[in-house]
Amino acid sequence: MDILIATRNKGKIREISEILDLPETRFIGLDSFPDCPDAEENGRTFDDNALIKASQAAYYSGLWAMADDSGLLIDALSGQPGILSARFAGPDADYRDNWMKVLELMQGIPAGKRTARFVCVMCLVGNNNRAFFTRGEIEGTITAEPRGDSGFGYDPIFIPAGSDRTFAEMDPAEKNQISHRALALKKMQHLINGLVPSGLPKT
Ligand code: ITT
Repeated sequence: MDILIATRNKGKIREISEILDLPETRFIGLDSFPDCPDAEENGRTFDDNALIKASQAAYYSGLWAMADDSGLLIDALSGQPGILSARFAGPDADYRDNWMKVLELMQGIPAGKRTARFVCVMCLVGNNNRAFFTRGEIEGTITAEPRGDSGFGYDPIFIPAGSDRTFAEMDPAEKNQISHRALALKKMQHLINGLVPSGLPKT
């Protein structure tokens, strides 16, 4: 069967398809539905926005749809950028603009106070419009300079706890073992297996 991943973010689609192991399931991205309008992410929480994205994609396509809403919460910035992570430096900001803004705001903050966490909420909307949520978090710290070219988003400035390398300095497989997205997806996989032990219905 097909599951529509309700995003045009290629970094997310790549990670989700590498991590989830659902036999006979094909993951397709919103790029296969060019006319599907972009969901308005006007919720107040990651859960709100994940539900908005997944339910709009399921409604539009008639498929089961899964959305990821995620972001970086930095203690010294009172939890910013949080749910605004994708557009922290403005509506047209790219990844570099966003992490540059974080590094600027954090200039002079000492190493011990640079704690942060990535959060990921996955929402799966199936037939009957039932919605299922899972959540993953990973603690870490923010570097003073960007390091590495792998991954996407804030990966060059985030060092997961227990490592001395940023996510962007890791192989994708290594990030995919421990990331917030991996944790949320492992729970989602468990949930799907329990929900429909014989696999998701064919569509
Ligand atoms: P969709 O809404 O289409 O899913 P998006 O990129 O706009 O794509 P979000 O609204 O969930 O997604 O914003 C998440 C942002 O948080 C994302 O753009 C990155 O900047 C950041 N982010 C999330 N997960 C990340 C990860 O694994 N590594 C680095 N940055 C991440």
